[in-house]
Amino acid sequence: MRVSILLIAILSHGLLLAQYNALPDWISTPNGHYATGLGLADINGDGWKDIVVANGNDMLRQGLVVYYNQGDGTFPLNPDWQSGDIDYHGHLAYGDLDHDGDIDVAVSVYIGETGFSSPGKLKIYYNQGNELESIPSFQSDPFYTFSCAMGDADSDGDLDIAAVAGEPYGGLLDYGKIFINNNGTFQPMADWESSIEMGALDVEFGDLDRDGSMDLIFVCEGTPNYIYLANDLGVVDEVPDWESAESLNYINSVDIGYSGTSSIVVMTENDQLGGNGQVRRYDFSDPLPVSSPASWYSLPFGYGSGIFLNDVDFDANLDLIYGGWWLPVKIAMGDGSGFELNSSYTSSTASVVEAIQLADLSREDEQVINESFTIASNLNNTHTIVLGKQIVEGIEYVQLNGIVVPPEDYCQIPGKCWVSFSFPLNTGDILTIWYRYSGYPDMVVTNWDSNEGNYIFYNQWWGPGILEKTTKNVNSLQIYPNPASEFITIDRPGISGNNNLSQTSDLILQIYNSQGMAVYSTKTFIESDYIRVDVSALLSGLYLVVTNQSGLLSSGVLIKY
Ligand SMILES: [Ca+2]
Ligand SMILES: [Ca+2]
Ligand SMILES: [Ca+2]
Ligand SMILES: [Ca+2]
Repeated sequence: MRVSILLIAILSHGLLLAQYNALPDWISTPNGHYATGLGLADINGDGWKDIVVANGNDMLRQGLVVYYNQGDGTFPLNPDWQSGDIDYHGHLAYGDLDHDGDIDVAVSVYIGETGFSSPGKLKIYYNQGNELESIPSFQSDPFYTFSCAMGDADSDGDLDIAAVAGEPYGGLLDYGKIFINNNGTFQPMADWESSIEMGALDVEFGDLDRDGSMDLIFVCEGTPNYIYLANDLGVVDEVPDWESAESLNYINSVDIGYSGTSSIVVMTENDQLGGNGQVRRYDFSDPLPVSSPASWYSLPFGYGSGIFLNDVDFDANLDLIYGGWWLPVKIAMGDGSGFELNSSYTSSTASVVEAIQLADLSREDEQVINESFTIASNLNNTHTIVLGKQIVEGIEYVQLNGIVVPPEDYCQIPGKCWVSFSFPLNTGDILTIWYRYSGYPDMVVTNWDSNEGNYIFYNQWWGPGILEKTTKNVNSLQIYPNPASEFITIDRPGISGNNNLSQTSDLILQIYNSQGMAVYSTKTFIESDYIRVDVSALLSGLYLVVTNQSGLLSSGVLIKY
């Protein structure tokens, strides 16, 4: 039986490759856009996630645009909405800054109106209920900034904004910044600045030392990467608590994931200006070292750009999704300590990837799940909870010791896996969080190429949650003979299992090869308690047989000779 479980693991691993086609299923009309920042969030309040794209980069002053979800996961080829102002837009962040129930958007403006000779700024487009305001009502004092992130820096339950500062192409370093939320409003001057200047190109919030407070990592070109930890009073250190040990550092994209009591940070290096052009992984737990090198490096591949973590194959190890300039999107399976050096999935595209994000745009596989946390004594007085799924589509509701917590007492961001509370959580508190989760998110990519649109790779997996259910399912198919060369006979689950002869609904049977491709598919309506399948046409090898009868899933390994 151990052999069978291993084979299922191998074949399930192959199945994930079937999740995304090699070519995008949707490519927006390019419109000359230098697409950069990306957000997947419901902007117009119809419950369906929209696509927000910030255009311009360092090439042209262009608009912020929104493609509205058409209520089924499909999108028009041209944006439905465009901002009334234009700028050299870099990356963006989104979340409900003013706790009024709609998603607001912050955008980094990299350089000023005259180009590289003048600094950009941070802008906020507040949501007016069903669309973003045309002109951003918040604009910061000028500074060069390519990326920003939202998170609860001061542990008061509302979203603050961190921004990178500097223009590393020109060797211009600057202090990292946090703009603190004050009842939904912000001051033009940053409330927090790092003690040192950095060449930062990306920033992300997360509980990096897993002590229940929200920390910050800046990734940089020409300087090390830096982490600034927060304490449980919501004060972020201005002096860095950690820096990367590598002598060369040219990083442009970062993402954070979690495993047990550790955090996982992945980042892409782009060797246009220097460095080795590898993806790196750092692992952190409490306490952080003062300095450390990466725990894992990809093979050198050049102009890395765009990174995202998700557990694609449901083995509880985060997998690595990344891109590059004039390069494909790749998915490298994780084993808990590193990732495949030869990725399982490689798109047949070669675009200038700026950002990659995943969300279940069509909501086909969305389900509401809940997790309960009992606050341990070593986490007394903390504010930040990390959920078990890497991509949280949205929070439904939260209970503390059996009482519903009002949404204004916590903040979160669709797509992120943390929740930050305005009040401290104390030892013994029992917190239960209901949230929407999808095992089969779609993948969206922004492309800087002005003659190439943005991409959606829709998740191709059929049926809600089938792979996860299959790999966790206790129903195993009885297949005989096995190995087989001509025909196989499969006992029909639900009939042979419980002898319930009234169960006569359609049964879908599919056979997958080790590349995850369906090589046989049939839908039958039979009342007999077994199915006979002609497998003589299959090549020799390992296959996974999956049946679905009224949502009852079963699987078994077939060896064909
Ligand atoms: Ca929408
Ligand atoms: Ca709002
Ligand atoms: Ca806050
Ligand atoms: Ca922390």
